[in-house]
Amino acid sequence: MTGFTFRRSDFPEGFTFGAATSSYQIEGRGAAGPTHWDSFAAAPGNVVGREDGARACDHLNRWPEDLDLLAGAGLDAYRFSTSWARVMPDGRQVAAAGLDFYDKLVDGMLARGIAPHLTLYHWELPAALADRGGWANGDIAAWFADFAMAVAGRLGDRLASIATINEPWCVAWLSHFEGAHAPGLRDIRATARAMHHVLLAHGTAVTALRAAGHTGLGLVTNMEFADPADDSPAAARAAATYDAIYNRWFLEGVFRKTYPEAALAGLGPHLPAGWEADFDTIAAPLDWVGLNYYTRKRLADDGSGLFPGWAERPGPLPKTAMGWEIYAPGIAAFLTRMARDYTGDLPLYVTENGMAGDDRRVGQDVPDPARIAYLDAHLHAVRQAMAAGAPVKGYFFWSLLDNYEWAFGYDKRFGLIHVDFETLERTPKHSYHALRAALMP
Ligand code: IFM
Repeated sequence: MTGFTFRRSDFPEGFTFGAATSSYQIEGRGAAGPTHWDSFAAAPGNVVGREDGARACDHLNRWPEDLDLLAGAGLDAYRFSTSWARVMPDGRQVAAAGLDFYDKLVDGMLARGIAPHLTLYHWELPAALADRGGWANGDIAAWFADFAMAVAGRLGDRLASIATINEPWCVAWLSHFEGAHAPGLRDIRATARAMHHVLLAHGTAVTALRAAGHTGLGLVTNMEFADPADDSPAAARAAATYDAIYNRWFLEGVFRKTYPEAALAGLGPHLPAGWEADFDTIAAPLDWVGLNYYTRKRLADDGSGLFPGWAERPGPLPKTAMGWEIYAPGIAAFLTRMARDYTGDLPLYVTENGMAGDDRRVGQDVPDPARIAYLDAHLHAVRQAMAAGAPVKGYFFWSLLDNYEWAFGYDKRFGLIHVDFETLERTPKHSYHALRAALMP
């Protein structure tokens, strides 16, 4: 596919189109303190090629070019994140130089007419806090609120929105149960605590930010459509457990002050004492909620009789370079479900959506027809959800740039803009040009 089938005018007046990135994936280390991603990446077997974010896209120095490119695509908004370890190298004491960088970045957005949408935490926990147990330690709620207040105190007068935490499922389950992300644990007690503390930290920060007069506060959740792999009741149960842990736990905590039974069946015994008493904090009112959506999974019973009891099965649909099935109806289903079951009239944003492709530069060209088709189908599905009543106010492409894809290193390219990781040269892909044609008047 060479062009999008939608135009900006197909969306309501004021609908936000943006692109998203995150600090560790693009900035480069500079004067930031060490993080648990640096040490996780340094141990063999965790990250392809043992690559880390030491240089990444060097956004730290090349941000003016990156913001020019973002504005050049006709985008309205930039979803960026702050590195806790840049702002507080030891996790607790503010380093003015770290905040100076984000201060300049925000001013750079405003100078170009780009609305700054901040995510406070996108995964690079300061190593000093990881040493103290990280997300498994309940003290992280207060540490995180201090970090949030330091950032918002400096930038909050110019932000369009503030999200607390990106993808709590990845922070907690993927990193403490599956061991696929830093800190690389496979421990159910640490998992249960992280699943709870990530929400407690979110709610504690929201409460502090709100008390200080900040607005536009939200949470960014990721969801994967969970389909049973066959018609058996066992597969239905496996998919329901997956759904409970991945898609329901976090919104149910925030909007219903409870956790799903199917998840509590395994995690309940390992939660910290008195966890129910934290729900008043966890459920601090929000101004919006974000959905990050990429794919669906097909689940079968793993036959173990043990929690969580699922096994992933390959699906029949076309896949991205991540091996993820392309399933656009899932994004519409989640937006509808979020509004119906949890968020009501609260504004919803698609805070991430996109795909990794095997994108290669041919001269100054980077053809990526599969990405254009993927994005087109998902934006079409978003419009369907909106037509069915979901109050979706904006959509952010993941990602502005090719970047550090965590355990996959620099192997997987999600960007609208190609980055040559030798020279750091940026080359807009065909999807970038198609977007510009769709968005510019
Ligand atoms: O690159 C990640 C991002 O950091 C969080 N959401 C999913 C993306 C693609 O895997």
